[in-house]
Amino acid sequence: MRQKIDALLQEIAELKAQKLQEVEDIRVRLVGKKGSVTKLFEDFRSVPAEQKREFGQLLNVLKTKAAEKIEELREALENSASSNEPSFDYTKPGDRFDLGTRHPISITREEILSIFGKFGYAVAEGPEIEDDWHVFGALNFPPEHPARDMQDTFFISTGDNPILLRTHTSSVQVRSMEKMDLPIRIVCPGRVFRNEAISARAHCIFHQVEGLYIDKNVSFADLKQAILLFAKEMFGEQTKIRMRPSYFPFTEPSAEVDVSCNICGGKGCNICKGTGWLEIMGCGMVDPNVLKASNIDPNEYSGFAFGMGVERIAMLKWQVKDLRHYFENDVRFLKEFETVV
Ligand code: 2NM
Repeated sequence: MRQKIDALLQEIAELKAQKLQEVEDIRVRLVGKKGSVTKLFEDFRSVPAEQKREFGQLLNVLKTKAAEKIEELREALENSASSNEPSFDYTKPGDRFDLGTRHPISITREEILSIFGKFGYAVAEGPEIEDDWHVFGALNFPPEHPARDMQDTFFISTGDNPILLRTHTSSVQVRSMEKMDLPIRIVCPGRVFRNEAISARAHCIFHQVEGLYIDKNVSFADLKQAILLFAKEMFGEQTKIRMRPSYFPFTEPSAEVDVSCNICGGKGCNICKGTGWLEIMGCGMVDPNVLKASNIDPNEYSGFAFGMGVERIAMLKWQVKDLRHYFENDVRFLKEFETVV
């Protein structure tokens, strides 16, 4: 009997379990109806009377040890989260932490601002909800100009100087001309709003970056050089530019700027529709009336300005065929820009 007790004590001391079910099996095997400890208690009945005291004590120690061990194993498993798992492999690689990606419009906007930043342009921002004066009046738009029509602009109020959603960020430049010391060299990024039907090429909300440089003796040659340098930084050293005469109320003369198509190298392809050129922005010399409206003397100062659509620049950079992708936030589209930083 002593040997059996010692053997069981030894066995109990070495018991291990990976699952709660194993603990339950151990319990049945030791102290269940037919368990080995239970069996020894049955054998105890046939122990001679003079040895009952000694073996009784030993058996009680055995029973306590068995109960303690079972409880210890059960607690250890219940405290670990993987109690019902076969066993947790701590050497496995962890789950990938799914980071978001920067939106292509943000990437493009930052790139444009950083290029002009290197040229010495500061960033200026202003309100999306504006008044007629800062969006149209101060920018030499005649009272009957079609942009002032309900068809083109989202009006919030009517009256003398109606409140509306800005249709370009030139309003920020008007505010800068009103309050900043000269010379001024700024780029103005932001959302603009136009009452247009949504299609692959147009949206009622889009993003612009407009630039303004006012100083003494600023010429059209300065404008052309600034835009050429920008185009080379943005689209590559081999990029050429050309300017076509155009019209804007706030600039005179005005021009439309094209860059040479980097897809076909100017030979003509389906991206540039066979022309070898892609339109990227509008620009011009700030109209003297615009300077006057902001109390800048056009006899002393001159300036140039330009404006571009961020969606359009991003479309050219990554050959995005439909502008609506930028606003739908389909993760499959956004993930395309994961490696672009
Ligand atoms: C353009 C094209 C040409 C422009 C003009 C001004 C301001 F405020 F100085 F008059 N800001 N931006 C401008 C000029 C914008 O966007 C196509």
